[in-house]
Amino acid sequence: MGAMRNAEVAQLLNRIARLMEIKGENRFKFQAFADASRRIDNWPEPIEGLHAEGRLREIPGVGTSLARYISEYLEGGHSPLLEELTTQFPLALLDLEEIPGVGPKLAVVLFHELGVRDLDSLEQAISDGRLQRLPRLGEKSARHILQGIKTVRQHSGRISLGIARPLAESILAHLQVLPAVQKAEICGSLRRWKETIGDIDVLVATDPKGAEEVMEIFTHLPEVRQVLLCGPTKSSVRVLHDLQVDLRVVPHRCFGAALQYFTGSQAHNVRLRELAIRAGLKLNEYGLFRLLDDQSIAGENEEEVYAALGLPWIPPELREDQGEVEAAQAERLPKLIEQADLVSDLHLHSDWSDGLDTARSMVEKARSMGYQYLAFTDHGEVLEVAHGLSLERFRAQRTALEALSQETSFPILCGVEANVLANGSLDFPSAEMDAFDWVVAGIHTGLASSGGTANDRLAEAMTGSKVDLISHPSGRLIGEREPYALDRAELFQAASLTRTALEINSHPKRLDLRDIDARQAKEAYHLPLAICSDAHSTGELDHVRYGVAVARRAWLTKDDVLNTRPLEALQDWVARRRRAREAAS
Ligand code: DGT
Ligand code: CA
Ligand code: CA
Repeated sequence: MGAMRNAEVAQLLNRIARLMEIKGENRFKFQAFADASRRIDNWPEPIEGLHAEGRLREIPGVGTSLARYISEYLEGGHSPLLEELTTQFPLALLDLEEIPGVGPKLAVVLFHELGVRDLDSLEQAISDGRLQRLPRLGEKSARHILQGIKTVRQHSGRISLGIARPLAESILAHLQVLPAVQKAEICGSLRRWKETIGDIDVLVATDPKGAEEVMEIFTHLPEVRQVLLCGPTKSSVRVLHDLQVDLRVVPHRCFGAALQYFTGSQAHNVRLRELAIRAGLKLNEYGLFRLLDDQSIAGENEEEVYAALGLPWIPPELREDQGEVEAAQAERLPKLIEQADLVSDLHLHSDWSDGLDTARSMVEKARSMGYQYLAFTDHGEVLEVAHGLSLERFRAQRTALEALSQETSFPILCGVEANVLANGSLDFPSAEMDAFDWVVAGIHTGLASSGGTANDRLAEAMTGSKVDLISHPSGRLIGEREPYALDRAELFQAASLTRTALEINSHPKRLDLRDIDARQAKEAYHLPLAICSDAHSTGELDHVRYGVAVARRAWLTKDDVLNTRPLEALQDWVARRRRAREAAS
């Protein structure tokens, strides 16, 4: 099994690209590194395998010199090119770009003019009043930047679900194949699919003789950078991204109780322990016991632990003490949506605009995922940065997509992801929007001036009859950008009035709507929601697993989600929506 060092190599190339940009290198040069980084991050085969077989150049965009830099790194464990760049600019300078409004140009000015090297020295430069004295910067931008530093710091130390999940699954796969391992599961916040992860928790059942071997192998996995602790029942290591992984080994008879305990959340566990005490029982990571005589009641699997407390098994995504215990007691737990319920993706990009892959390969991938149809939603021309399409180009795309659909016998909706401008209007005049089978609209520009107006912009966009789905409604980027100043109740109200669907964007950086918002959208406003990937490559179509997790954490069932409906039912929904809007206007 390959260790899959793709993420690691992608990170290296991305750092090189961004430092080159700061250095002021030729745009084509650093863009080549950035593009290769995206490719490799999404590449299905292990990069070290491609390297070993001399096939690195099969990756589009990887030429002779890039292949050499990658090989150099994979063989030597370090990159002379990156080291050369970091003698000129500290790596921590890249953290500055996480701050909203700070790009490479400003980063380099701050570095040269004020000697800023990282977040700390930037904060210092602001509190000394030095930043405010630079041309074009003043008290207002200083306040913005200071707030940005706070946001970046708040999230540092927690890792995106999209990074932690594949890493944990790779580690789990290494352990599951060991003969000594009877059972193995991911637990903690990762089993609950929280949007960010403090550390990875893994649980294994072995007999006592097997534990030592498991610990030995775990602490020597290829992903491991540092061993923090290696004991007979618990080991901790550090892997890529400074992420900590805790492994606990328990006897088979305790596995269910330990799984329940280490899955958490702590608040959920407190509730269960109360139920146990009231029943004259004691619940801990070793099992469920009678207080009277310490007799074990349950412990081998989770279902029997819950059953002994008078509850049906509760899915991990619900275990946040947000009403799940009461719902379980009343036998009113929802039948949560599953990824297999999705029959399409309604928001994705091809190489017609800023996607990496062709429409054909997106269709092939969608089919392999069991989908019945797709909606292509490339950007309109207002979004110049994303190579947006003019109306003529969209017409050409429709011709191409219709031919592709014919040839592959795979239904395709010709859509657009329109940009909601400052006044709430879209890329094309209202009459021209009729050219699309499916209209997604989202805010992509003018964010800095969005204070208080995002609601108006989105409401205005929804009021025309043209928009079917609002993409990434809150606009947040986890750990980088706070949501727009947005009144969610007002947004949900407007969506409800105009029968507009809201997206659960599955990109692990977005996860937008959030779980709690999606739950409110459903419970208080009965809004239709769609779980979409916003994929810019075939690999990213798989991101819907994270959107499904958000939906499950939001208590959603199959019926709450638009893209579980077959094509005719979706088209019917669109037609009825548009008729109702036209009648209202
Ligand atoms: P994280 O890692 O911050 O994303 O969140 P968790 O939930 O994975 O927390 P973690 O790794 O500290 O512990 C994993 C689970 O183990 C946690 O959800 C509940 C359980 N747990 C750990 N320490 C305690 C504790 O001191 N008391 C209780 N009741 N449960 C604990
Ligand atoms: Ca954890
Ligand atoms: Ca932990």
